[in-house]
Amino acid sequence: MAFDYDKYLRTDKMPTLWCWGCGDGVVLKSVVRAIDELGWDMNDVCVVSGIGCSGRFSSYINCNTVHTTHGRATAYATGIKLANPDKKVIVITGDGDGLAIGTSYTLHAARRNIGIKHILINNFIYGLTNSQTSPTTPRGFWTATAEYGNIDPSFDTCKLLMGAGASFVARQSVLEPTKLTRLLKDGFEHDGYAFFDVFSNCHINLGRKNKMGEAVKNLEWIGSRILDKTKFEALDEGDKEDKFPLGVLHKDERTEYTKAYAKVIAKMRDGVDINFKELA
Ligand SMILES: Cc1ncc(C[n+]2csc(CCOP(=O)(O)OP(=O)(O)O)c2C)c(N)n1
Repeated sequence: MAFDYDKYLRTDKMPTLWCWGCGDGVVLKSVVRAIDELGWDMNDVCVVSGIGCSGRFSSYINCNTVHTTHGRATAYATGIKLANPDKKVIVITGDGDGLAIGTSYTLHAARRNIGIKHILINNFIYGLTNSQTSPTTPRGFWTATAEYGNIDPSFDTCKLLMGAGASFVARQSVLEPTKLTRLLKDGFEHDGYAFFDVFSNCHINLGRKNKMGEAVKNLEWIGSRILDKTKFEALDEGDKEDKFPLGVLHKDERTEYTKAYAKVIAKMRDGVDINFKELA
């Protein structure tokens, strides 16, 4: 039986504002398929997004949604989760949104281990605003703010998040939607902050001046940079440059932040002392 997308999407908002062939739609489909497979009630789900092409995500998914300000989606999501610990909070950012203006919110959510699910749609450029350099734009690429080629080194997003203490860190691309759905399910069930670095194409605003102005060419370029983590680990160190491992790259169990915060509430209301040693 065909998957019932109408159950999960705001079809009255279709067609989307995304360009034809944009990977954002693949991420949207993978998210709703993961939610469906987990049997989540959409009344219990809140999707929070920032500003950007990726920010449009909250317009199209049919659950509680908040379309927030550029860079601050993770801060909003943190507040929503703190006030509603039993609800599922998914935050969608772009690489500019989540790693330039919004870097600090991303890192502190990871550090606190607040149980939000953060999907960073990484298209290596500011898409919506027409091609400014982002913190993941590769060296040498043309951008509107680096017309002679980008000289900035780029973040390895997953390594950055691991350094900040994220308890679930994973990477996939829009090239393999089934694997992406499986990975999302895994992280959605994780009791803590889950971070997904999802490589996606922007053949219009990244590709058109970088010799991959068609979706397929942009996707082939993404495909040439990624490989399963076991194959990545088997590479010689010198061959790892500009290659990115896929899969769950890190997972550990720590106290989820709303559970720690509940102890502050218990102290305040009932005088129950906080056992800080318990807060692993
Ligand atoms: C405070 C603030 N600064 C700048 C902007 C302009 N702006 C909107 S989206 C965006 C960048 C979008 O890039 P990214 O976050 O990578 O998302 P994409 O569009 O690629 O999905 C910028 C700079 C804004 N809306 N608000």
